[in-house]
Amino acid sequence: DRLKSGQVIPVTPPPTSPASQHRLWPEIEKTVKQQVAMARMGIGECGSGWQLFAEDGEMKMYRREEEIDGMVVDPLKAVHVVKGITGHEVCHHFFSPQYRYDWETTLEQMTVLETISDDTLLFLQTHKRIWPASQRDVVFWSHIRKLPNDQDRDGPDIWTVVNNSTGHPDHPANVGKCVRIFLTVCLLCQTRVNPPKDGTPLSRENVSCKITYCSVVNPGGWAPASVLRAVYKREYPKFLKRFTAYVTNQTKNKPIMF
Ligand code: 18C
Repeated sequence: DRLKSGQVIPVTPPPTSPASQHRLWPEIEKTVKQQVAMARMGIGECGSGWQLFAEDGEMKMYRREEEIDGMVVDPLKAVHVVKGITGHEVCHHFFSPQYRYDWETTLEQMTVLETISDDTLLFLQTHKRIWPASQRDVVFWSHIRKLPNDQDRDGPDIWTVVNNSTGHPDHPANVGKCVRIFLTVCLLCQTRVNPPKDGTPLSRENVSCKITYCSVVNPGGWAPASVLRAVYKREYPKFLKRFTAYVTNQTKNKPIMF
């Protein structure tokens, strides 16, 4: 850095993200790139095997039946279009811990173990128990990111949140009453704008958000396959409907956050 009439002029460019010095950063970079690329693929392009298991208006949910050592690890891919909200607003509410208890119905307790940076947090969560299985917990990093809109350079940015399981020395897996689950989740949101023809200012009527939600959850230990698939079938549609309704409600009388 050079000093010029008392002013500090930085000569080294800032890092791409403030989290870039963290031990988890290489994994975060790699996982975010992979997950975004997968989320961007259409259902037809992802190879065969995606089956529609839930549909409600614009919301469609697909799964691929997969098992590892007899444990259900079905990948899930959901697409939804919601009027009146933006991708930034959806990702902001999904990422930020202050809203989580409002919309996450399976949650028992959430702790932020580490603030890696404004855009990257480390969470410990315990979830409600489903009888007769053991209660589950999960430790994961969560990263929110704005992506360049390559298809429409003048259009709104694309936003994503990626959650991925990791370890933590103070919270080893499977020592207490909980079985540790492992997850990879990607929420990808594209805002569409349809400006009014008469030149009136843009309102929430003119925006909508295309949401893609991809998730793979490994239950970590024994759980009956039929119960697990029944839980998925009930809980994922409930989550996406409740969460998007929550964002709509939270933002309805606020300025649009692009
Ligand atoms: O992505 C979502 N939420 C994020 C923020 O919390 C984050 C965390 C996801 C945790 C998902 C796993 C939760 C396990 C919950 C156990 C089931 C409780 C059901 C209680 C019913 C009263 O990414 C949104 C996540 C939406 C969650 C949908 C449910 C997924 C079910 C997964 C089952 C996992 C194993 C359960 C073992 C017991 C089975 C008999």
